[in-house]
Amino acid sequence: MAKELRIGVVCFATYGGSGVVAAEVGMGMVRLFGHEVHFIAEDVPRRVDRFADRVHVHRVVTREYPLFPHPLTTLGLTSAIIGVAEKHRLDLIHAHYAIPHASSALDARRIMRSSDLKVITTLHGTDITLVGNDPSFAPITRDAIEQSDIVTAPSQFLREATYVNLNVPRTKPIEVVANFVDTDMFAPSDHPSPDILRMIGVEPNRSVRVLMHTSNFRPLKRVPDVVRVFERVRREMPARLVLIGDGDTNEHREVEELVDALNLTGDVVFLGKLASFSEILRVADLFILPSETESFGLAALEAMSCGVPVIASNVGGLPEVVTDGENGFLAPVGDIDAMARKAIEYLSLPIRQQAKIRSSARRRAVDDFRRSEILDRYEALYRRAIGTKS
Ligand code: GMT
Repeated sequence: MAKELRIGVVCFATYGGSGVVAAEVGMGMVRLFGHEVHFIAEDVPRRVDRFADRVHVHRVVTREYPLFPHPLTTLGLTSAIIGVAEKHRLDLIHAHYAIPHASSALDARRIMRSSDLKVITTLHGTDITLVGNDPSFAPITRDAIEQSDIVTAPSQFLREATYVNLNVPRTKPIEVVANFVDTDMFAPSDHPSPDILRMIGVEPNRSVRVLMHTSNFRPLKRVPDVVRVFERVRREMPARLVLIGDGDTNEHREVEELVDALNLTGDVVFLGKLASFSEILRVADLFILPSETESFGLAALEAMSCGVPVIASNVGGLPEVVTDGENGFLAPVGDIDAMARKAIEYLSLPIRQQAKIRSSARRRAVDDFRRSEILDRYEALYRRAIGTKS
């Protein structure tokens, strides 16, 4: 019988995609393979069932002290990893995001003087494209990548960016393991929930088109572009914009001000942070993701899995998920005219042609980003790292 593994998962517990992927991979290891998983994070990561058998959540606590100008959370994390790895005799750590997670896991291993603890690092995006390559972090990010036993990235784009931006030698393998989606949870529905429609102020027999966007409202998500695209669509047809999530307070305020300035107040619904939003996503006609950069765009894949076509910027890993004109639409970053034109053209198509694109979007998610296959790949990587066969 295959050896059951004891796996530590280090991740952000915030609303970002990397925490979602970490939670889904960890829970998948428990449910599909019967492994024991220890999440090590500042809070309970979203989509982790902390009461499930063989699932443990260890909250990182960092002691504050008047001499420290800021809490030393990275050191607190390293100590937490050591504590959990020693107590539970972990076989491996799967670190999501290079800094501080992978670097802390590697520090923990060095301090433990244990070459048996394997470190698998999944790069996610801004750890390579925005912060990780900042001169204040670059040497640590590069070292974390070079010292990890196995490194993965969710797209060819991010793999290439890692070699180029961080000057990682090409002799260091980086495996592309795409993100995935729970296609049962994120599924289309022919009968949208009347409660949800009521919540977003749309009549059940609607002629109003629903545009949607979910993100953590960081500037790189370009949420004001979403509003501007929507404003042009609304000039042509009755429409409503649903914005899910928040995060950056300034960005949120700027978006609210723009909505007011464009006289859209009655047509834009801010739903804030939601623990679960698949039911809402499936009532959308179109999803807008105009990001400055995106290593993969998990939010786009979740929308597509609900049969909702995406208009996205033509950057990063997004073209590896969305195929322009087939299952969604791509336009250059900041090209609001092109995005609005594509949105209006699509929403003006006869229902049957829209349905074709909707089902292509769903098919892409189901055929190419299947959860079970991707979990198999991660499990095989774990086994390769620790040198056992399944
Ligand atoms: O790198 C980030 O910005 C954080 C991360 C997150 O936690 O949301 O997002 C990245 O990882 C996701 C999951 O792999 C990807 O779907 C997102 O495209 C990616 N974000 C960026 O590259 C901006």
